[in-house]
Amino acid sequence: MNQQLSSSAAALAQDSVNNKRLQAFIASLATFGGRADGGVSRETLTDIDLASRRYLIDQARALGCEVMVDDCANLFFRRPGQRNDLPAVLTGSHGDTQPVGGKLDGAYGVVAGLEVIAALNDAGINTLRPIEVVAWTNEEGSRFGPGAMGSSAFVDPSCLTGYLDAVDQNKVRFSEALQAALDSTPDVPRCAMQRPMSACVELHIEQGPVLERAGIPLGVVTGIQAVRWFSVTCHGSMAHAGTTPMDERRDAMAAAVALAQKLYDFAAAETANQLRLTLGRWQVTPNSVNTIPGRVDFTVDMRCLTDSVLDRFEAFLRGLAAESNNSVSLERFFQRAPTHFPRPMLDLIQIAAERACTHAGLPAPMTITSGAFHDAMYLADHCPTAMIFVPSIKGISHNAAEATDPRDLLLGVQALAYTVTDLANQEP
Ligand code: HGY
Ligand code: MN
Ligand code: MN
Repeated sequence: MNQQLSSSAAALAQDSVNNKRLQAFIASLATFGGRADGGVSRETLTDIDLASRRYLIDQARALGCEVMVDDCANLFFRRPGQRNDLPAVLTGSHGDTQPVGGKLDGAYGVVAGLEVIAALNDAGINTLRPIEVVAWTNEEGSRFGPGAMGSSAFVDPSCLTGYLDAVDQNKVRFSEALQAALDSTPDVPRCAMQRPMSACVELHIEQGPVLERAGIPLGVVTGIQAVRWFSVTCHGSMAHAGTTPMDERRDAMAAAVALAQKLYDFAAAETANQLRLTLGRWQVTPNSVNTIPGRVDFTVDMRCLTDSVLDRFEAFLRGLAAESNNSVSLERFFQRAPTHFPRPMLDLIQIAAERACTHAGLPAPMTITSGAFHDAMYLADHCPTAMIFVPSIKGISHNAAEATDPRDLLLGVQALAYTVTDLANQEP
């Protein structure tokens, strides 16, 4: 299809996005794990997540999509094109949330993909290529680590075996939860992993304050910062809280607190590099008020735009463990270098976003690097990939208060519709 025709189809798709339907999609998906405080608790492969997957399957089928599932329970909703032999254009995001998450993180990108399909149906547009909307498994990594299991396994299926023995806080293995998920969709045919895709576009909330502070409603995401996760264990000896003199203890909590402070001090000295450190999950054994902790486990989440800073931070952490006389051990269980999205994808998203913003009488989009990781970081290894951001109110996310102005949610889907349609009409 020539560029002229493709752009007009893209513009028609953008103008066919239906805000009422979009808001209804968001609200309906948010009922799966909806919380009294307005947030959502829908951790990956829980019964609530499986119920939400059934909702998405039903919605996709009602839109005329074929539904498929792969070995990592990634769900694909496929809209045929004129040439179904050609690799599809992929959009979507993840359906799982943090333990106390919001309505939009991941979910927005999934329902946005469905809204794009609905808009194409309304406009009667038959794209050259098929379009697929994906709901990735376990992007958050909060129930089972690491994060982005589904998308990484899709791109490199050899990853999957390494994920199967991950356990959640209740000692449920990922393999068990995965099998239950696959068993819950006997009506959905299995598809291969690592299928060729012609391009991938993920729409997501920014989850930070940059766009809102700039007063800009859309972000063209140029890349994603580096991330590493570690589990750290401090070993001590359980003993009586009342009878054991302070100088005769091997208090695992005292060791963990001292180690944590050294990590915070290192991060504080690296603010110029925007190093970010989070010690998010702690476990104390035996976790009793009057027993000196014999063991403390905590996680380290370190992020930075430059990998060399994380190299230094990791060396610092490993050095502290090495000089601890084996009382501190650690394991790195997630690592991803910075991701950079290709210029041609950024240029197309710029055009798509500019058109949507101009029509709405709003400022043009700005470029932005993502502080959060996303499934797109792995898809970038598989096909030309990029992301579109909408602002998060007060920059809040991974929090029940996560929210985005409905005006911006609509703009994001309009930009996505234009981008996906243009890509789906690109000749091989
Ligand atoms: O942690 C992250 O960056 C993502 O939101 N799961
Ligand atoms: Mn997300
Ligand atoms: Mn998240």
